Amino acid sequence: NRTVYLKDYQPTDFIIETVDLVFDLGETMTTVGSEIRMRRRPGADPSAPLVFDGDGLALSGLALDGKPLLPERYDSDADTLTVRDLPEDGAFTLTVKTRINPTANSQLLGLYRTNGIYSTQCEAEGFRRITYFYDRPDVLAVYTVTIIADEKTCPLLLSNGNMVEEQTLDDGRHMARWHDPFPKPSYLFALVAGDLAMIEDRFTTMSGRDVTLRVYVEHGKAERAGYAMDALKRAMKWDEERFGREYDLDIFMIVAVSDFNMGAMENKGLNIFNDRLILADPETATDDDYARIEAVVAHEYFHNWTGNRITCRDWFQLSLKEGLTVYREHEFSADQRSRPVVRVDEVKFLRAHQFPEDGGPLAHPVRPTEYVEIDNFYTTTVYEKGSEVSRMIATLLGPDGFRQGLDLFFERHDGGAVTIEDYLKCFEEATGHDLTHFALWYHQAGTPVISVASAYDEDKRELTLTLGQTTTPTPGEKVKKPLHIPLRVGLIGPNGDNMEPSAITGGEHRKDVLELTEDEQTFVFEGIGARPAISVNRDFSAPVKIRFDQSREDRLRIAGAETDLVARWDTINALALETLVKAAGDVKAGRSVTIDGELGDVLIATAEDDALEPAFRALALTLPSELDIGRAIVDNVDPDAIHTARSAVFAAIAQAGGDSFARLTTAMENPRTFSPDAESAGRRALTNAALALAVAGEGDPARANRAYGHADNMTDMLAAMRILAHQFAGSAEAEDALSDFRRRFAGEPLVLDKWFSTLATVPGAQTLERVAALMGDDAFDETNPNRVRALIGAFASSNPTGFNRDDGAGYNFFADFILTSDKRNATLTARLMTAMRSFEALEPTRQALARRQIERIAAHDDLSRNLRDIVDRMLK
Ligand code: HT7
Ligand code: ZN
Repeated sequence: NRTVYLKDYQPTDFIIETVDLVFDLGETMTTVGSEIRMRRRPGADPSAPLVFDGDGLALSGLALDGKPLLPERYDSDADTLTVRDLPEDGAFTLTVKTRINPTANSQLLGLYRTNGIYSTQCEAEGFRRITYFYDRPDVLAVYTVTIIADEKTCPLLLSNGNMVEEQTLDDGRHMARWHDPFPKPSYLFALVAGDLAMIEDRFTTMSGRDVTLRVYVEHGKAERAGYAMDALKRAMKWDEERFGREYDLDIFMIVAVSDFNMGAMENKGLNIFNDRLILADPETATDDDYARIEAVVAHEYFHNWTGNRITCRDWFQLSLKEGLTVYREHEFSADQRSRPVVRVDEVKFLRAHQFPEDGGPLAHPVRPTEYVEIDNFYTTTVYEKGSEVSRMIATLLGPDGFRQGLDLFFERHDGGAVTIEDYLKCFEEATGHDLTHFALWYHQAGTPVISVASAYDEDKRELTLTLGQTTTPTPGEKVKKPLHIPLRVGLIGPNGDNMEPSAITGGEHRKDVLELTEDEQTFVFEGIGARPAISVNRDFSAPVKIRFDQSREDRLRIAGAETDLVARWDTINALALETLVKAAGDVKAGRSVTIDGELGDVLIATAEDDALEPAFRALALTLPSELDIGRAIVDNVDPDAIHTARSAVFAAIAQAGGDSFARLTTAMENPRTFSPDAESAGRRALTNAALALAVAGEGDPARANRAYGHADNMTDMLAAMRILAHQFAGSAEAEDALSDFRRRFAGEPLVLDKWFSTLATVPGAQTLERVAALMGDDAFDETNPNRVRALIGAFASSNPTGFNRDDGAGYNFFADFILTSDKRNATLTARLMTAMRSFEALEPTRQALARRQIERIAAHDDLSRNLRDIVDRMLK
């Protein structure tokens, strides 16, 4: 297996100016003509051959300046095209012809045809499955694309940029030509052809330019595209107001397809989306779906500047576009919705996905230095931790400093393919801050642990805070250095008020943000009249773990009075987690589970506090999941003990707050007509969190059954069905609701995904048999990534008791699936496989059974590069 190293980066020997592509689309045979105008790079070796990338290609024609090339001038195989004796200087045109089969392309990378639609996915290295090219992000060219296809089956012919010509041809065929004036790398190329419905709108940019907006979806689904269109217009406006970024083409198109490996793709002017991130109406989409659609539509749109106008020099710089764009997306969501609730969701996601990645065998820095398969580096570390790193820059420089740095970045690098160093330099030059030490966040893997110790001196009116930092070793990186960490700290007085120190000494700080730079530092807060409760890492200012042996009294004060709602939630959550971890220990040791009344009191008081927004109250009422508890236990994890413990704690809280929870299930008024706005969604979230507890307290599914029957939107219906299926598994009520749902949504694959996932995550050993049987369901299609993720992905990654059966049958089943799936779709399969990355945290018996199955997979010598890379790193 090849390994690619950052240190080996070299610019290409040739520069490409323009690319003219002609696609003659056929279901099993598409011909691709590529006319490339290029020249040798000044200073490059005058005898160097041209070496283009390919992947599974066959060359069907090659010419230089219109003349066929003699065989001795070139070599070609499936993966490479090498051309020798090219002009030393001056431009020339190379014509390359290939033939490809889009119907046989089950990898969904390159050009593929499913459900009658031709579409492309070129990031990261899919363009080389279409034609031989310099398939790398630092080769930017101007593209003109001609598409020829049957007019009846493909009335729609789309590519990047603006349409410049359309013509009807003989034999029922037609053609369209598109020209994209913005130089771009091949990974941003896109083509879509087929028969789709469309909605259209317009947007006037800040400088008064009129832009046509179109969203294409399957016929019959156009009414479900309205929310995505609305989100797009809000994103366009927001990017102008917040970052001064204006859209640059005359048209912006989104196409929703049902077979897609990831969420969406930011191709220039022609974003292609997984349809689950576009289609929404109240009957089929939940509030979470609406929020995700808004976020991803914005994310892909924001890439137009962060990713497309300025792109990455090489794939090691992936976080330059992804981390920054996630940060922009997060800020957009915070402005559209409730800032603290959005932030809490981000923190939960980071802890559930990125922290385990950073603490396991697949840990890597935000900017890796080597990879075997780049597809495997579209990770939560590159995306979400990368976003946190940009957020920390904003915290250290302040909002104005961050904006000045970003303005300089856009001005200086527009049209370029750049590095993370180039990005950081802009902030340094715009603000005068030195980010040399801070840059280590990009290069060092692992989650720092901050230890906090405090001492209060009443006579001196001083609070002393001693902060230490350590990062545990990660694969290939034994010694860790201290990072530059911005830690926002709040002091809460005895009456619950915020206390303002007269001065802070002992180290750099920006208002309430302490700048940690060493292994250990002591900060002194002066002018503190009473011993405060200390709230550390407000707003989750740094992606770190906090170790603070704080008194229960102080934590209860924070849980009840902290004005920073992120820190308040964090403390409530930590109190719950502590109880749950202790309960799991009790179960494991054969003791009975006891819970102190205080936790119930805090949760009930928060849920009932009308001064707080319902969405926040719902968050407080949602106990940490079994997976959260397992992660907090760290090692020797027994999923069955965790399940028993969590159920007991849940039941005890449900008993304690029975009346409150029952009342809350009807207390939240929602307007008669459904609205997906964040406030209404928050009310639904609180109602449904209370419903889960109310029925647990009652020990009777009746209330959930009624809720299922009355539900007039997917959020409420799914919540009720999940409660029945998970808390009353096997009951007649649960089975009735599940079969009603299956019947009602028989023609709605995206809704059936929710049904598959609900069933796949029913706790307990018996779920494996059901999952295996569901693979035979008419609606299950193993070639569709959404279906596979909904059933197999949900089972492996979100059903700790079912998947980790103590006889190892879950692992065995999963390994069998992985081995067949790998042949079909390597990108998807390798991502599924990461569900087992934390197997070493399991108790010894399960750990051995899991390892055996991973080793069984690894023993196959015909694995895809994607899967080979993941299993090898997991077993290292
Ligand atoms: N930039 C896009 C990444 C992506 C992708 C990567 C590998 C294989 C398939 C893929 N589909 C989309 C998505 C984004 O982050 O915006
Ligand atoms: Zn992205």
